[in-house]
Amino acid sequence: MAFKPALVIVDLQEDFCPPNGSLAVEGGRDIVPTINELLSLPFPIKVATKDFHPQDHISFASNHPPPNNKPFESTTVITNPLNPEEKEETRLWPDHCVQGTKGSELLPELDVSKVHQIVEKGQDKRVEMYSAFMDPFPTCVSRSGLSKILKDAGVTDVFVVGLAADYCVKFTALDAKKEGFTTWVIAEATKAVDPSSLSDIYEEYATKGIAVIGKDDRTIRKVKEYS
Ligand code: VGL
Ligand code: ZN
Repeated sequence: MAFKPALVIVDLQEDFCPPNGSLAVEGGRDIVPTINELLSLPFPIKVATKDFHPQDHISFASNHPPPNNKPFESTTVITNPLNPEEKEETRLWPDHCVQGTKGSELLPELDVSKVHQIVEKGQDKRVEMYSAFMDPFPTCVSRSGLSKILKDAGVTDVFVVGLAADYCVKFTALDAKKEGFTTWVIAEATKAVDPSSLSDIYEEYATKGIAVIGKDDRTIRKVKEYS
């Protein structure tokens, strides 16, 4: 059986981490040593993604009128600009990962010298895009190019880590599976905005054939032998 594994590090950026992140995930920085350990393994493809929004992005509460513009609480309904029949309710956030700001930078302690490619996402102000592959609309508005990178390289297996476990990691893993990759989420290399949501998410992974593993899982040992 062919086995060509890719490591996809999702949104390990300042704005998603203490102490200064506008949308800081508790313990977000604590996963870096584990991710650096994974980066030292011979994955033939290692990608880091960046949430990379324009200042007028639709997911920012600040871009909506009161009273329904409370970050973390309010939601908005996004209509697909390419197909008005497609609508999606989505949460509003504090401004985060604005292109060109400190908050959009990858964590400096991440060993980026071992990353082969950086993929930016969320640049289209009209749509929310948690997945590192594409926006959620059936009529797709925005694709990051990640799927093509992985497919052109002949990748069979995608290992997902990073932030946040219940948003961008989740939708990246779901799309990796949809795109036909055998998909693994390395649980201890993720942190959630709302950890209480994880049991439901892991159940969804199970029904969709996505495996949640530890960093010393036998499949990771197989990556160590990859050449
Ligand atoms: C994310 C909320 C908003 C994430 C991105 O990377 O999980 N969460 N934008
Ligand atoms: Zn975002």
